[in-house]
Amino acid sequence: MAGRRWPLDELLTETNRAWRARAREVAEKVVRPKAAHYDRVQEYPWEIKDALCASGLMGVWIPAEYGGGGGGVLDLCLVVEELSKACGGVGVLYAVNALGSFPLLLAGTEEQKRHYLPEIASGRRLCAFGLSERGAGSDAGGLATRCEVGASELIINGDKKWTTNGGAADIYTVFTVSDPTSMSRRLSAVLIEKGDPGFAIGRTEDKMGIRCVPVVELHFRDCRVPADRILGGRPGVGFKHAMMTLDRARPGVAAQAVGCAQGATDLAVVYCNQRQQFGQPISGFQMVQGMLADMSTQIEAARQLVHASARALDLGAKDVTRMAAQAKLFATDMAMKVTTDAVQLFGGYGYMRDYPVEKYMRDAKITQIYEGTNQVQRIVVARSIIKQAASLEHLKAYIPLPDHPNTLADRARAPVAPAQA
Ligand code: COS
Repeated sequence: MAGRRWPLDELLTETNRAWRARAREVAEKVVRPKAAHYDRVQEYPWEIKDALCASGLMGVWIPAEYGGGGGGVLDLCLVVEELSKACGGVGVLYAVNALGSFPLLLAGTEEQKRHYLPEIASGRRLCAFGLSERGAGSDAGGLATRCEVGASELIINGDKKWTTNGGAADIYTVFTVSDPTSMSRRLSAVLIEKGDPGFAIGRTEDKMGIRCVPVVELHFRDCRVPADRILGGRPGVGFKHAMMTLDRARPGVAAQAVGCAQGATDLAVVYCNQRQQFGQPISGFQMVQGMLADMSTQIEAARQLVHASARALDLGAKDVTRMAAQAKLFATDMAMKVTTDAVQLFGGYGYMRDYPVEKYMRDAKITQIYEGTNQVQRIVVARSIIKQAASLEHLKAYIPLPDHPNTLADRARAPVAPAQA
């Protein structure tokens, strides 16, 4: 809500707050009034995209030297949250351009960056990310789409599934198998443009949520593109590029989830103050208050995890994989719970399509699935903490082995060994 000031806003810079204010204005003036319409008709909202371009919000995350806003992942997340508060579909419609362009930013050659990024930054050309296939979702290494790498051209054959923004997008970062004989250097990312010969958009999915943004199949049939379209100019590093991209993009999905949860909660609070039962607003009942308090607390916890992971990425911190996965995991599970509770607070009305709250629940659901299911996030987190347990070896001394006679109590009674000089 405009003008709301929160103590933790002090942790944001003036620039962060300026991007957020701009996004909030577009969200309230342009997105919210049209959210239900585009959800119903399931069409790409070009007028909203135009408003985002006019406000200078496209390409916030792209460095100024390539025509972007010069912001970071935190700025991206702030914008995504604001847009998602009004419409979760618009949140991803915006964020998916970051997902599609992060491979270029992370691994593109200087020529590739100069060629593509300015137009993405201005919003003249939209982006998409083509990793998943019918048979390869969580198992991102198990792709089947082939890329024959020749001296002058690449020939791509295969199909992609669930490409968000497909059809609307002009530039596609597509992950392919360039060396099926290799385990570690199997994949390469290729930059595909709308209109490339042999490239076609297939079926458009009919979705539960995020209905304003298309999710499509991509088809490649002897799709021939110049050899310099291989990302970074060398084959065999596609898997790493995909993983590094997802590390950078997952806080954005988490921000979308926070936005959906906050948007639903804002509506629920207003409704609870307005809805009278037993002669008083239902916000006066302790059970309702308890739900609202829990919803708000969970949102704030998730938001801070999003901000912390985004800041870590912006600072170039190492080993951000776990934190990005934790932000995505926590925020998206939180959003599913909080948006469901918001529907509950609206009671029978909440279940109806002519009320705005059930859409948040539908939009939130996909955040638990895409950019790595939350089961995959748990794998990533668990692998990381198990690996890091090597630094906790000293704790072994406090864990009695099953066949060890000493209990912790025995140990506590034992004299403390003098410290080593
Ligand atoms: N950054 C850089 N490199 C990474 C990395 C990361 N975050 N994660 C893994 N790698 C590297 C590993 O270091 C390893 O390199 P070496 O072969 O040089 O040792 C290689 O990539 C393979 O890693 P790993 O063994 O962990 O791969 P797995 O096949 O076990 O896959 C998961 C790991 C499941 C985590 C991965 O496939 C994944 O994230 N899947 C989800 C994909 C997804 O999000 N899909 C949705 C697409 S968007 S709609």
